[in-house]
Amino acid sequence: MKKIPDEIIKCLNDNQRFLILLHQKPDGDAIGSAVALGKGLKQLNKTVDYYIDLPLEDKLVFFNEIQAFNQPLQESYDVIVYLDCSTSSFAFSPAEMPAAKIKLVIDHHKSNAFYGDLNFVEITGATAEIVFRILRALTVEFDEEMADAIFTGITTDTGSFQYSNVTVDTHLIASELYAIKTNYAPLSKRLHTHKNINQMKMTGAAIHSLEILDSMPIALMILDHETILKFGGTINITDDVANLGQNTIGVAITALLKEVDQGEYRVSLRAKFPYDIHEIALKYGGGGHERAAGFNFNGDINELKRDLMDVYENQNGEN
Ligand SMILES: [Mn+2]
Repeated sequence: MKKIPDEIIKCLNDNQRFLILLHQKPDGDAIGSAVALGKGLKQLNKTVDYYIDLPLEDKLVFFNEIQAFNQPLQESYDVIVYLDCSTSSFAFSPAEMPAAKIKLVIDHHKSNAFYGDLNFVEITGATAEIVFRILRALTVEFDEEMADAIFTGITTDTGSFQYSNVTVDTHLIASELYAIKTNYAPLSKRLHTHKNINQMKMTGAAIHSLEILDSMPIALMILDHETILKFGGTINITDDVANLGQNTIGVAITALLKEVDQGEYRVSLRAKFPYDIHEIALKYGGGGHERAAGFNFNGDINELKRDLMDVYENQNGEN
């Protein structure tokens, strides 16, 4: 496990007032990282505020620390921490941004733009892995909620330890979490298996729409606007839906198109090794990782299909 840079530890130790920001529609990694870092800093007698895009998905609404989210903000902070955000425009931020001495970026996205005054970016399974290491370096004591928070970040961003972003460190950190708390099974089920009835129906609709291109192992799924509204809105599209195309035997690349408004799509891409789809996301102003990325799209779906086919044709892979 690589050492945390001294300047990061110094920044967290030497400052007093922190504001934590996450990306829009925060996922398990963003929320888990925020809860663990926020509680850890409070333990060191720091003041911590959070400004977070609410409401959260049902499955994430169990941390007590959520009660501390979105309290009135101060006019200024010593440090604004951007967690799990590849760019500052991807971050959910207040209309009037408080002043801050230091913008600190802590992230694990390959597409990170190094937009902070201080940037700690490492390609890890989850931002929560980095947060865990930082808190250990600060000699913070983990309570069970903080252990749950780190576990939530890791297990959601690694698809329950299934993705290629899992490393030795991922497992070493998980093993340390088991020293704090012994049973993560209910949490795992909550995060990966349980869905409300609308989420179940939305998942079914996505599977129903699944098609595979004639000539190439590329899967497309479309949730049109009407379907999304019928099943209670985008909040009910669970993270695992994009993986369903990818779970189809023989598929190398998947696009899930969610029509969030008429003609306006939020696209999630997934790829198997060695295909790298994050360049497509960058082309359309989004971001992400080599094998999982996303962006907003309102163009011609045929052009997007061509982009996917180009990746498949130009990057030599095997299925
Ligand atoms: Mn993440």
